[in-house]
Amino acid sequence: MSQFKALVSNIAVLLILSLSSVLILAHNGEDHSLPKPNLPAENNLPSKYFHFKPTRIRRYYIQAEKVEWNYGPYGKDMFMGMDFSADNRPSNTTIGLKYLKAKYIEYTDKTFSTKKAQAPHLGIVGPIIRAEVGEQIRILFKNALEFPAGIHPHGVHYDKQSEGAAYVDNDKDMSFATPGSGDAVAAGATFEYIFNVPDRAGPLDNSPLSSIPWMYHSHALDEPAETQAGLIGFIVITRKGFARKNGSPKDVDREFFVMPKIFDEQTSFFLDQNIQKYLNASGQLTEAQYKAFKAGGLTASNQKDSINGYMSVNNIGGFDMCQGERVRWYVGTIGNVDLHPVHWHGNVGLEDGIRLVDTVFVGPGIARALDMDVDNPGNWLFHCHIDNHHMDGMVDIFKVYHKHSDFCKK
Ligand SMILES: *[C@@H]1O[C@H](CO)[C@@H](O)[C@H](O)[C@H]1NC(C)=O
Ligand SMILES: *[C@@H]1O[C@H](CO)[C@@H](O)[C@H](O)[C@H]1NC(C)=O
Ligand SMILES: [Cu+2]
Repeated sequence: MSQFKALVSNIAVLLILSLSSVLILAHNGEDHSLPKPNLPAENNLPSKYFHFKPTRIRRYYIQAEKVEWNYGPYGKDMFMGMDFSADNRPSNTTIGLKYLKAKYIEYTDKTFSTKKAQAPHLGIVGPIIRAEVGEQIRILFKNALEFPAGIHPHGVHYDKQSEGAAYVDNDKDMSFATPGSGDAVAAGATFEYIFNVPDRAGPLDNSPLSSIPWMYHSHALDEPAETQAGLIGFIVITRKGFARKNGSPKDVDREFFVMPKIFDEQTSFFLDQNIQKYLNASGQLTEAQYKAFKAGGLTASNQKDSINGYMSVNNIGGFDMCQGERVRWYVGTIGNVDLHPVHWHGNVGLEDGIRLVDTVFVGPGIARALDMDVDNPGNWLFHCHIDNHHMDGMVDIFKVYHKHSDFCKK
């Protein structure tokens, strides 16, 4: 019996001890059983272990600007040969085809006064940032928008200053965007991003590809609002010794960029401004109507299934090429449920240097290359192969001119 008593008293002591520890815990306001955050500030110092001596510095001057974008400049569904659907026509409950959007725009120098010409087919897609393996990219970024923005690159090497992404990455100050860094460049401010281009950013040694694509996009305080507004572009890294002066690969005749995307205007930073500009032009919009639009009343008509920001074969820049040419398509996207198998009619190509395909599957953050030895003349459709997406506008046409045509003699 004494053993039993001892056990009971032991249990009582244990209970008292654990009760008192609960009381002490309550007193200190700390639960020592929870893990502490472990984001050491010293991890965020520039890497001492990355000795990179660039062969050359390529400078870019890129400004983020507000533009009035038109998803359908021809004003007609050029795929079906008819008017755009009601969702894409302006009314008092639909915005239509014109929206305020954000776009990365390239300038010739740091005065940001002369725009650099951009391949017309790129549409809403930002300037192509090019470099050869071994080089360094320096982008003077100016934010002419009313909200913070930045450039977060994929693939290339950067330190924390040039990561271009805001999140708590240091538990000393728990700050979301590090002041003075490229995390979130304030409205009106500039920041110089520095990206190194080591081997790991370029094509593999045994790959037949001379260049590979990566995405870049804004990733500041509200990545979805910024990218849905339009802040997305491509980086192309060319194999050492394969770049022309402008960085494009010597061994291809033409390059085209394809960004299949459902632009979600409901999430865009400009939702409020778009409602005010296009649905309250008369000043008659009531608070109740406004609230209904904000709460999702525009959701269906605010989904723009597009390629490079154009719907239903409305890319005024066009995809023109010649029979017999080697054409490199770069396909990539950023977004929400942006899972798009892009299918080309009439011709096939080598996907990422691996196998012949006529359909390239991309999702947010993924960029692929398709090398097409164009052999089949014609005006050919290319489109997302998901039924709803291509019926809703994610479709365009590429033109393969006969090799003896005037277009190809030039
Ligand atoms: C749109 O206009 C119709 C009449 O043409 C009207 O009945 C309706 O209330 C209006 N809706 C909004 C949101 O203004
Ligand atoms: C519509 O515009 C008028 C005139 O600018 C403005 O007074 C009103 O507040 C706006 N309506 C809403 C719901 O914002
Ligand atoms: Cu799709």
